[in-house]
Amino acid sequence: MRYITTPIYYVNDVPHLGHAYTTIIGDTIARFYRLQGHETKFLTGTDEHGQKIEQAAKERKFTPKEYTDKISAEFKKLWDELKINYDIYARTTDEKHIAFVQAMFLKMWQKGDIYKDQYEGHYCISCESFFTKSQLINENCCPDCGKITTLLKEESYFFRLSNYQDKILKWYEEKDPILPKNKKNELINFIQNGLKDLSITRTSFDWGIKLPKEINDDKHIIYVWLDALFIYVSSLGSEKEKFWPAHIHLVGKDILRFHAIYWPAFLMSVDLPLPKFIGAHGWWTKEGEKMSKSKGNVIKPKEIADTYGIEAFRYFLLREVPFGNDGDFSENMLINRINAELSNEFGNLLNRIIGMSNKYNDGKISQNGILNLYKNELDEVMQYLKLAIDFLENLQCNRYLEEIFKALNVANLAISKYEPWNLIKENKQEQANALIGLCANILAKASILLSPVLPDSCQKVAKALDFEISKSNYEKLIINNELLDFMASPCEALFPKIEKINLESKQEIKKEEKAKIKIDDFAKLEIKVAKVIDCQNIEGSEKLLKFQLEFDNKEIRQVLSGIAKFYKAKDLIGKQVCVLSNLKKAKIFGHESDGMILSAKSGDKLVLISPEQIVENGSLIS
Ligand code: ME8
Repeated sequence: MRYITTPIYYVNDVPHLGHAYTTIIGDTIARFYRLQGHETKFLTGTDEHGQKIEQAAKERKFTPKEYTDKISAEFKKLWDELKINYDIYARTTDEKHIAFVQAMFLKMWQKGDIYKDQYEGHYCISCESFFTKSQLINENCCPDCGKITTLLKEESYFFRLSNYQDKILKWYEEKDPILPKNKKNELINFIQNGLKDLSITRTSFDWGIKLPKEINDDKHIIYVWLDALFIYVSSLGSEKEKFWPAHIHLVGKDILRFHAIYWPAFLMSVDLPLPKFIGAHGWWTKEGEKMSKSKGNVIKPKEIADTYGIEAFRYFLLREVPFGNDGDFSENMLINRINAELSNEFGNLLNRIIGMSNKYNDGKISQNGILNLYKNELDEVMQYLKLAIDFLENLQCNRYLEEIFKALNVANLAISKYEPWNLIKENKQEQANALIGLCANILAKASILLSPVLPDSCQKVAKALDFEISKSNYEKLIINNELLDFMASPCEALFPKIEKINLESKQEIKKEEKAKIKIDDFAKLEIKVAKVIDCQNIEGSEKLLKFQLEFDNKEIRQVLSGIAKFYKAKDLIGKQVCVLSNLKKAKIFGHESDGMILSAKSGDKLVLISPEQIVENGSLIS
């Protein structure tokens, strides 16, 4: 039995590359276990309660429920478009989950692991996380995301996390559950600094799960992380006994602490077994910068998949960075990997095999002679493939793919080295046929192992060579090192080479095609009110003014605007302006500009657009 989970994603924003990365790793691992014949469940879903979601809904003038339904559906749609084979799509607003969380809270309470007290400290709404003053950075900012925290002073129920300190450390030592293994030390240090009891209820907003009625305290709602983590168990319903504990919880490094410290403590408190592994991957950046909506550099998975294909996208994400490391997204690297690896080493090998077998043998491919003539090559391939499996068991997807491609390279090199066309000329028919048999067997073995990453392409290989990607062939070809005969038939190129297509230029073309936009297109624009904190002329430019603008949470951004002919810099300080705030960052005249100030042009006149009354900085314009 294997149960694999992704985090359930917050619905405060639409899905981006980072979410797709975790989900694609999870999908790959789940497919790999299914291939091996394990009964497997793969969970993904959405995390829908908490202050952050309540705020996001309010800003967009939806009720929390309307808003969560909408964004949760967008995540689900994306996973369907990316052909993610999930078994459970879990939502924390499901009644079944709500009742389960309340039951678990009651169990902890009855056990004496929960007590009521007063909470005083700092809260980061973005991370939905509590901090003490000494943990904050830059005065009052969150040490994890850098955003400003809120000072909280409210009555709260607490979980006796401190009681579990030693038990968690013992679990790490005995079971070694953290992947990659080097992440364990950071957690041990954190725990050894002392675990404080955790505030697990809030009273200052409504959008969450109420306490169990047995506790009879209507003011409180349950802390969003306690609520969210229990989704992994609640979603199994009647299959809990069968699939729990999870085999792997996949998470980004940002939320390892919640999964490797809070979660095992909660589980121990309610007497449930602990997960086998928690795998924490690194972060994707774009040109070295954290992706964020306000920076306008968010990469949309669907756009990449539409431009380069779902499978090339999956391959790139898994191949490009070692599990646990951060990675930088580059379209050039993606194109290089498609051309050099997927097209040259993989797709092209299939074409060569089909071409040669049809030319010399009407498509028939036999295993005869392989063991006599090419045993060394076969042994080398099997070594790579066995190693690949070990790597994937440890979530090292990049090494997994690397080993499989080494195996494919053995086949490609054998063709160049033995030149079957010359063997035929020299009447060495048997050697030529055995060589084609060798290559077809290598390709079949590699395709079986590649199928969790490239399911559709590997199906095409299987169809073209007439074999099945199945558990029984996994056992025959990979575990027992057997060989097969094949019958080759024509097949379109798996990964045609691509010229550099630029995502941006593609989007430009799309834009031009549409004269009228839909309301959804308008919703892509984020226009906010901001206050001018500072405004200066730019030396050497008659047109440009350089603004420092204040948005919500006191976020300050620099924006350039070509209005120097119409306004004096110092007259604008203190005014509120309207800004297109999710525009891609640009450099203008050597100065960074992060947004666009809106103005209206009438003949030769130009006027800034301002709200009719003073509103909070960062207010959304819709
Ligand atoms: O944390 N690079 O949800 P979330 C790589 N609801 N992965 C990234 C990423 C990036 N730039 N950005 C996000 C939550 N991720 C909670 C989880 S689980 C019980 C509750 C991925 O929407 C990564 O997996 O903030 C990260 O852990 C997750 O998205 C956070 O998603």
